[in-house]
Amino acid sequence: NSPETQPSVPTLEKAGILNKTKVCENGKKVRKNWTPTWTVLRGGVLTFHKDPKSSGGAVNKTNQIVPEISVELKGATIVKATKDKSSKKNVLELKGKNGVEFLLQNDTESIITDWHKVLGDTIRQLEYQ
Ligand code: I3S
Repeated sequence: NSPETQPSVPTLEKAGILNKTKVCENGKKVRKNWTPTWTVLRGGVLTFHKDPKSSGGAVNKTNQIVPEISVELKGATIVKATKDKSSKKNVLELKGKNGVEFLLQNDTESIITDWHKVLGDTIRQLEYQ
């Protein structure tokens, strides 16, 4: 394989609506605010987007939806949340590097299983870069 054919960033991509809440910022606990969020995995970064039709949604000059939050997955961890983290079922806990922590949830178990796998695979791939 020549260097040109080696992707420099993970190519795994996925998008969908997940219930999301931040639980920690800069290592400090914050109040939960569960919100259905358009969630996009691309190039080793997970981004959360507001619905562009809602008042908070922002669109840039090239008409791309501006992410509300970006989480760099290099150095992040993803695990199934323990019962004490939430009363909801099918919850993942994503911890980013700078003391940021999110819970991701969907009532359909397979949706969360798929996200767990793709996020875990991406994080592992990034360890070697
Ligand atoms: O971890 P907590 O504090 O039990 O989380 C619940 C609260 O954030 C609650 O909102 P209030 O801030 O109004 O108490 C939310 O409505 C619940 O959804 C949170 O718990 P779950 O178990 O759903 O993650």
